[in-house]
Amino acid sequence: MKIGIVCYPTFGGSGIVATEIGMGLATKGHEIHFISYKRPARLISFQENIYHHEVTPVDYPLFEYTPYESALASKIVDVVKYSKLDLLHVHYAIPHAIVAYLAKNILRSEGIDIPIITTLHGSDITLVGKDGTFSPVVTFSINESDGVTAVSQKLMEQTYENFKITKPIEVIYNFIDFDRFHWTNKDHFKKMFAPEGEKILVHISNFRKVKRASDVVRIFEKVYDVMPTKLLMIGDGPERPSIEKLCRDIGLCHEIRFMGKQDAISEILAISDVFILPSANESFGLAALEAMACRVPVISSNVGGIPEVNIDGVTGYLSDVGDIEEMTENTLRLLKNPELHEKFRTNAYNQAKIFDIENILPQYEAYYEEVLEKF
Ligand code: GMT
Repeated sequence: MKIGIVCYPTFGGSGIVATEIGMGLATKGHEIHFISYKRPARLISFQENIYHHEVTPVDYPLFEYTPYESALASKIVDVVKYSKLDLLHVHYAIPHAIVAYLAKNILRSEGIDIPIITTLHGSDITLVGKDGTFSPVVTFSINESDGVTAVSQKLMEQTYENFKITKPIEVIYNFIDFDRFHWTNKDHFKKMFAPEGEKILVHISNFRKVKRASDVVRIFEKVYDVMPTKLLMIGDGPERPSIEKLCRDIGLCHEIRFMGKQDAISEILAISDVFILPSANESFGLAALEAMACRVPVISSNVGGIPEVNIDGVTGYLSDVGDIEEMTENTLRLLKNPELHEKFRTNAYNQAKIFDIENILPQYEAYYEEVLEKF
């Protein structure tokens, strides 16, 4: 198949999932055309059947807001027409689903028909999408898609709760590529951060408010009171300056390392003991799955789709949002009990196996076939 993938090119979950789907499908022989405003961050290696088409909106003094949507629609029309695509898969409803709808109609006026599949990722439904600013457009564009998928059961339910949806939504879970995410011995690397054999807590996110990264620091502070520990904070985003200030205020800067955006996530996870994800909202929690694939148990909140990934008392522990006390107790329970920790490490890995790319990618292929057949 020749497949167009429209996505955000960032380190955010939706962009990562879109890129991984494309790279996985390309390995299986499909021709993949990424359409985005930058090369997707995870598109690191060259593959002969992967193409990237950059959207470059034109600036003009009249435009207070650059009309990115029009530039994207025109690019989609161009790529579908000249690369002769069979199907368009858009990730994150806003604005990609409505732009795809526009492009589809332009193409139809030229006698070209192409089905659109929209994958819902989370904040496009739960945080941003349901706001009145976007909801009519999100509802319409979901209903006009030829196929709709959600990355968790919970996200599917929330979509039906928040919008008047007339389309069936298929749940296809996010996935993990074990060729790239697996535990390897990185003791030399671990010694750099924890020379005295301290335990390592890790948090990876885009440092938006919804991630509650300050809870991570508060949990660390309490754990540190009990045993020698280090904290690695990976990623970047709007809340980072205030979180760094919090670290200075509590006098623990020397034990906390802000590493910014990183490519070698798997290596960082390989030296980590516990992953902390205290989000206020999370449709899936891809970062938690990456941790579990590297045998790192997860201490998380119990919101959204997280309980479908992290199993309470098995692969980690789940608590109510903001329950720093309980998250601290659970972290300490694992860190203080090597046998339990080891058991949870194995459980986390086994649970991650359910989301192996080898199991999930065929579900996307089957869904593509189904949509194309009905189209
Ligand atoms: O985590 C984010 O805020 C980024 C966001 C995105 O769309 O890029 O992530 C969402 O999609 C990921 C991939 O499907 C999910 O793993 C995240 O849970 C989801 N984030 C939220 O629901 C807040």
